[in-house]
Amino acid sequence: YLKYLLIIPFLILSCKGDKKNEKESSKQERPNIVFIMADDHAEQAISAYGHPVSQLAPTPNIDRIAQNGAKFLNNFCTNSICGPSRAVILTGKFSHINGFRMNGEVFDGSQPTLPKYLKEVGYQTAIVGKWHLHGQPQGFDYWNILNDQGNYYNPEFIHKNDTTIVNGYTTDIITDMGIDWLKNKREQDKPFFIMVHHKAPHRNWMPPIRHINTYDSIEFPLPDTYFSKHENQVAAQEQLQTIYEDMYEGHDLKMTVAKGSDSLRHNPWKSDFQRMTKEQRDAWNKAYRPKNDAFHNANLSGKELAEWKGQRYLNDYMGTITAVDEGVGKILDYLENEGLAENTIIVYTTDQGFYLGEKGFFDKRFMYEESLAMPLLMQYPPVIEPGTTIDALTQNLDFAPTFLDFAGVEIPSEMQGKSLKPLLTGKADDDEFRDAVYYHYYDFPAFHMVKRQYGVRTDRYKLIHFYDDIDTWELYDLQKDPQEEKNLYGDPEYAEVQKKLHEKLKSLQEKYEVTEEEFQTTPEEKVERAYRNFA
Ligand code: SGN
Ligand code: CA
Repeated sequence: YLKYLLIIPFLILSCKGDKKNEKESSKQERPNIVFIMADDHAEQAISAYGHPVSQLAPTPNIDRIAQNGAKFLNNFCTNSICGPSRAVILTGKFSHINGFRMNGEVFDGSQPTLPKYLKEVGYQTAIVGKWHLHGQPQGFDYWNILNDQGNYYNPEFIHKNDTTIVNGYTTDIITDMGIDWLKNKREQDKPFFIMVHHKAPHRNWMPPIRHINTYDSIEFPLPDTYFSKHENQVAAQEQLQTIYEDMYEGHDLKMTVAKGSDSLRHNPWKSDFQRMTKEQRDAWNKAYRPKNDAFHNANLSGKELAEWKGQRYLNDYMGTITAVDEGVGKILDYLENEGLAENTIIVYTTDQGFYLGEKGFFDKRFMYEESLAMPLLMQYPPVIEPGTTIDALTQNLDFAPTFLDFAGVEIPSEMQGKSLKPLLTGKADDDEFRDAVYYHYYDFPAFHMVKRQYGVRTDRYKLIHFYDDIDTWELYDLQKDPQEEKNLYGDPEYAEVQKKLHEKLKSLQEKYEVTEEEFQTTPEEKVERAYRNFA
C-alpha cells in the first residue's frame, strides 16, 4: 500500500507538469509570420509564375518560397490600388466596410486589425517600409514607415514622431530594417509578425545603381496587345496610362534631352532625382549615358519609338525587382540560418497586379486580369507541401483570417474573407472554395483617369460595370479570350452566361453588404478628389 501511496503524489505532479508543457508548447507552436509585400509587382515578373518576361529576368529567391510551399494561381485583389489593398489586408474587410476606398483617405486605425488580434495572443508585431494609409500605424510594437509613397534614393522614414532621411537605396534599407528588427529589436521569446513592405517596383522604377545595366542586353517580349485599340472598351479608350502616350519621358523613362547630356526630358517631380547624392547621381549618369546616347543615335519615331519605350520601362522595372528578389533572399537566409524557417509562415505578395505593356498599359486599377491578379506565395514547412499549387479563387480579403487561423485565434465573424488554411493543408477542394470574387474600384477622377468600376469574376467569366461619368458593361470569356480583347456584353450567344453573372453580382453585393450609397458621388466630392490626386 505504502508503495502505491507514495506514487500518487508523484503522478499528480507529473500530470501537472505535462499540462504545463502542453501549454508552453502550444504557445511556442504559434507560427511566426513574415509577410513580405512589394508595391506593384506584376505576376508576369515573378519567374515562378512562368510568364515570358520573368524568364529573362528571373526571381530565384522569391521562387524559393513557391518551391518550399504554395503558389496561388488565382489570387485577386478587391480594389486594385495601393492604400485600399493594404486596408483590406489589415482588416479582412472590403473597402466599403473598412472605410478606405481611395488613396489619399485616412485609414481609421481605431478599428480591429490583424496585428491587434495577434498582439492579444502574445505576438510581437512590426511593420517596416511602405504604409500609405496616412496616420500612424496602430497595433504594431515597432514601426518605421516610408513617408507617403517614399522615394527610391535616400528616402524619408517616419518613426514615432520623427521623420528622418535614411541614406541608401530604399529596397536595401527596408530589407535591412526587417532583419534588424528580427535580430535586435523584438522580444526573442514571443511569436512574431512582421510586415516588410517595399516601395519597389512602384513608379518611377528607379533601379539601384548595381542593376541599371543588368538587363541591357535583353530584349523583352512586348505583349501581343501592346498596340490594342480597345474596341468596345470605352473606359480603356479614355484612360491615361498608356506607356507610349502617358509616361513622362524624363521622370519615368529617364530619357535625356540630347546626346551627350544628362538633363532629363519631362520631369515634373524633380525630388526623385534631386535627392540623390552627387556620388549616386554620377554613378547613375555614367550607367544611363551610353544607352541614352545610343537612343539619340537611333533616331526612332512612331511604332519603333513606342516599342523602345516599352523596352526601357521593362528594363528599369526588372532592375528594381532584382533588388527586391535579393532582399527576399537575405531574409530567407536569415530565417534559415537562425533555425526560424521551420516555424515561420513566409509570404510574398504585392498590393495589386500591374501592367507590363498589356493593352499598352502601365499602372493598375482596371478589373482586367493583370491588375486584378495578385501574386501570392506562401511557405510553412509543417503543413504546406513543397511545390503546392492552388487553383481556388482567393483574395487579399483572406489574408487576415488565414493568419489568425494559423495562430490559433478564432476568426472574428465580421471579417469577410475566408481562411486559406484548409486549402494549404489539403483539407479543402480548390473548386469548392469560392465560386466568384467581387471587385470595386472607386478612384475617379484621379491619376490615370481610370473609371469607377465594379464586377464579378468566376473561374471562367468576368462581368464589369464602368459607371459614374459613363455607363458601360463588359463581359469576357477568359477561357477563349484570356487577353480580354473581345467584349461579349450583349452577344446573344452569351445571353445565359450574362444573366447568371448579373445574378451572381447581385448576390455577392448582398452577401458583402454593399449599399446603394456605394455608387453615388456628388459633384463637389469629385472636384475635391480630382484636386487631391493631381495636386
Ligand atoms: C503615384 C504614381 C501613379 C500611381 C499612383 C498610385 N505617379 O501617384 O502612377 O498610379 O502613385 O500608386 S508618380 O509618378 O508620382 O509615381 S499606388 O501604388 O500608391 O496606388
Ligand atoms: Ca501599389
